[in-house]
Amino acid sequence: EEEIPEDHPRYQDLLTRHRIEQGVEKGITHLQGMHAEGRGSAFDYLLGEETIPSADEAERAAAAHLLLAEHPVLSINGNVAALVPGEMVALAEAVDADLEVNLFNRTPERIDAIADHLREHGADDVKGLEADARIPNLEHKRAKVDADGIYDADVVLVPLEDGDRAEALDEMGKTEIVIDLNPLSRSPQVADVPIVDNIIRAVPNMTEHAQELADADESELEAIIADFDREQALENAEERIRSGDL
Ligand code: PTJ
Repeated sequence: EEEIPEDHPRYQDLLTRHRIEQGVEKGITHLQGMHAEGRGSAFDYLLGEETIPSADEAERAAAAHLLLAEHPVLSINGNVAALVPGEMVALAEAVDADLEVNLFNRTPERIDAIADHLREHGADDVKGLEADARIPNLEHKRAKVDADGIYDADVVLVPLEDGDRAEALDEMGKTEIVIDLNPLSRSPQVADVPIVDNIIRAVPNMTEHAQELADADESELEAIIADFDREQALENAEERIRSGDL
């Protein structure tokens, strides 16, 4: 990461790409993760590589959901682990959530590598290794979750999620928070809180909102959630992308 000069106009994008490459080299990120990153990067370029106001509102609503939850769980895949490991640990601490490794292309080696990587970044408990429960209506391998993790959760954060799994989790009745730079993708379309923002900006901002709301009473958190309009958030993001109006 030292090789990229910080004053480069596309510093954040280059840094992100570099982290994904390193993730692949370390056995954390799947090769498909590089394609996912390329797609994300194109959408981020069109968004102006900044957190648009409707995304900030979504991040605040997401923080409120996580704080109100009985059992919030943050799902980690190979891209998330490569891009924001320490930031996910910090968010989990701020909202008292579990971290669970949950992979689309599941292998025991990658599960272990990601769990180790998260522990190196300060996580003490990492779920997803037992995989003793299944998400209904999903192909066997992709349905594996922990019984005392995602299966039991009332609120789940699923960043960069595949559409089928987002739908299946939604059908389980969970409150779903999705981070995805493509507002037209199925995962944000089914999410209770779609966050159209780069995960490297979204996660630290959610943590900031959560810290600021730490002492808020339930009614204040509920009001933030009630004020959030998911359709409007998706529309605003799409409009921004289509207008090219930076
Ligand atoms: O590690 P695994 O095995 O669980 O696999 C993870 C990937 C991401 C490879 C897998 O879930 C996948 O193929 O996902 P998709 O269907 O490519 O969806 C990824 C979505 O994330 C796309 O809509 C991208 O636009 C979006 N995306 C990519 N990078 C970012 C992003 N959204 C926010 N921040 C990013 N940095």
